[in-house]
Amino acid sequence: MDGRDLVRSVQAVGSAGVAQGLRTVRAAWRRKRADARGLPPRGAERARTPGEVREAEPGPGGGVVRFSRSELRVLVAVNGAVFWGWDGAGPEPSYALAGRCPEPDPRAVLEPDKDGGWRVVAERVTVAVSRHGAVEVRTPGGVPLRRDLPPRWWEPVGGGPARWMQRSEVAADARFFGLGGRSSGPRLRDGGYRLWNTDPGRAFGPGDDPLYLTMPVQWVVADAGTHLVFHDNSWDGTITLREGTEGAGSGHDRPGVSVLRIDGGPLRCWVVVGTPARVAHVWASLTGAAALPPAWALGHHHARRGFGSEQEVRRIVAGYQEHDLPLDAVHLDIDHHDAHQVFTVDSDRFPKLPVLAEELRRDGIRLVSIVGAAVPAAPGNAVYDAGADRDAFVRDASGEVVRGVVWPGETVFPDFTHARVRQWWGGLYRERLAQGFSGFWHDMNEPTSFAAFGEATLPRSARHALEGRGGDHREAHNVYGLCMARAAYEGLRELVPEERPFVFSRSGWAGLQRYGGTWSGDVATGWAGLRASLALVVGLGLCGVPYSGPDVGGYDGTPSPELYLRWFQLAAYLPLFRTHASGRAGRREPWEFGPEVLARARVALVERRRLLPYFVTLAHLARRTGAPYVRPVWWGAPEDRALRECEDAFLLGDGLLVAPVLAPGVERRTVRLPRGRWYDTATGRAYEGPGQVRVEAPLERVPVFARAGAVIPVRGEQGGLELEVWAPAPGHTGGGLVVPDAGDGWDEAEIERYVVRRQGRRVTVECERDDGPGAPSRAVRVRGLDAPVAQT
Ligand code: MIG
Repeated sequence: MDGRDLVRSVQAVGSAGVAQGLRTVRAAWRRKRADARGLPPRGAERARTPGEVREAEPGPGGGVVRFSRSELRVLVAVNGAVFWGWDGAGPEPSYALAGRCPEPDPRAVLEPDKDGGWRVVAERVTVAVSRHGAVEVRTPGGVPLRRDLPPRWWEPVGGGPARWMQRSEVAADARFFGLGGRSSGPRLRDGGYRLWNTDPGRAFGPGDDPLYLTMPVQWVVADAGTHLVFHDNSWDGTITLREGTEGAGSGHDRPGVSVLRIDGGPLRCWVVVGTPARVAHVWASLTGAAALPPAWALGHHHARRGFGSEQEVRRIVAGYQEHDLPLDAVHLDIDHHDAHQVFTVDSDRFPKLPVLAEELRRDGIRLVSIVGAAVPAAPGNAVYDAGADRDAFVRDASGEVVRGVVWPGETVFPDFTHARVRQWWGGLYRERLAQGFSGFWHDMNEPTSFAAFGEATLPRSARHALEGRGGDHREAHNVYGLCMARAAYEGLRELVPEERPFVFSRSGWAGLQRYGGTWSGDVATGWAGLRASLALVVGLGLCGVPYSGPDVGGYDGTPSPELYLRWFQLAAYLPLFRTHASGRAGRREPWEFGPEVLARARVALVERRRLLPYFVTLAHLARRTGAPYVRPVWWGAPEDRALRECEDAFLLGDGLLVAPVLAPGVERRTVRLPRGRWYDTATGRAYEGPGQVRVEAPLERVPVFARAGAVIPVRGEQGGLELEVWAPAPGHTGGGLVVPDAGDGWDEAEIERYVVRRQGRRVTVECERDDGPGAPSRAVRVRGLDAPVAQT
């Protein structure tokens, strides 16, 4: 038991009593015993490398290259994505892929390369396979983007899954991003990043790793180009990153290195090359379009553990109304359940939840329910009984149902990797809908099971259906939350076919966006936690999950008024804008921090509401193009090295650059601007990028810049959609896409395309229609025309 485990078990004792503490001790022993019996001991192993090339067999989009001890399948798909897999691994089956593997590019052919190697030349990329099995991906101009060295396997002599290792080299100037939700990003520093979804068991800060939502998706951004690499394998592993160093013209560059070690499963990989926008687009076409949240989910949410009663919920909502603060959703945490049991309501404290929900809905406020993954192991509990009847719960290798411990006490865990179980679970949301809930917040689905020692999850030997293939928790763990999200999403589509589901989930994996979004989990209250919140949102967006956000104020403590305010101001520009905290932490209502914070929080809330049409547009674009709402500042200019280093600002769509305040006592800050003209939206001053500017960041607001030529859809005073157009710089044009909200159903919204031109002091805006360009049918407000231009 290490210090952390001790803290964990003591916390469990403190919060849920001595009995719960004892349960966590017993559960930890059970887990240990199950694995001792259910997993083969790690015995002697035999190491293997591919050996020398023997022959190659061309096939559609590439082919198979045979080596003396293995074979490599290479394929370039029509969308330009490269796939390669060793030892017969193909793209399927995969939890990440949205549908079937994309078609091979018929023009891409396998041909002999120099030195006995083979290569596939495609329009956007060249893949070269060396005589010993190194795979190099190059730009069409022949510049190498990555070189994956021949892998090495360790195979148990007595049979069983082989673990493997692969070392890859990238350019000396390359920077790494992604790997799911990482607290220390967005730029991933040198070090090890584990691939195993983990509840840290306490509030986390930068450097705590891994967290709830990991995925083997890396972005590599270098002068030579940008690429994404995805190792489609859900087993436990570690990626070790080391940035390269340049020899300052001496020719002695040290490449960047990424080493992947993984405990089993297929050695296969996708590589996508191109501009960031293209990489994101292809990644979304592989793993699926992001679910479109309803517009209300792009507003402001208020949550806190411990809303003890309906009266308390009413008090909070009334507070928002009295203080004239926009509010769109209230979340009920596990304390609204009967004894913390999923799909139940404590009828003493919440006797008329459907009535409350209806009243709130009339005021434009939705209720969102937490849904935990664990089911109380209690005969008589309806969910338990139904699940037991259906054999829905995870069993161990000896056939016993696995018992863990979560808030309600001893629990069992649905096997979401089974279509039949997902179908059943999806139907359970009927009860939630009847209580009046409109959205669902998945928790504890790493999955987490409290343990006094060892890992706080299921035994690795626990059995899972894995869509009929059968396997154990070593393979299923990382996709457990993904499959739970799928169950909810598909269930809700059946239960309420006319509305788009709103689901967000603490854990997940590549492809989670098909079913919903995520949030930060229990980010620690403190300035470091604030920085980690932004890192998570940026990293997750790059990995294809565009909708997320932090607990404003941090989960576990009482933020200073300044910290609360700065967190609030940051989150006002993130997709999920939610205040949340543990029951032990202080209140999170904006009026709890004094009149000045209240006034400034109101400004942030009102601005968020004004920008709602922009968020709706970004949600649609994320779904159609794969580009996340929140993007690193290098998005449009990955070749700008200074931008790759910038971690304290982000792009919100194409039009805005947000520079939050992430440290105390700051009232001015520097901001690195990409090329082109940018307007400080508060002062109206214009700056010419690329370069660094120093701007005011008073407590009233955080700096936000608008790109010259941008068209930002905003909510006008009367509630209608208006266009805020930022004047292009002289001699330049601009424009943008606007997607109006088409309601909470499935109607396809019509995209509006605008072109902005400037002639001298005149700015014109045209809407492109099928019958030619015309005047916009929306009110237009041009800004920035008289801006004084400052040099950067
Ligand atoms: O063990 O439901 O991250 O948002 O308030 C903690 C109680 C369980 C963890 C979630 C947090 C939520 C809390 N949950």
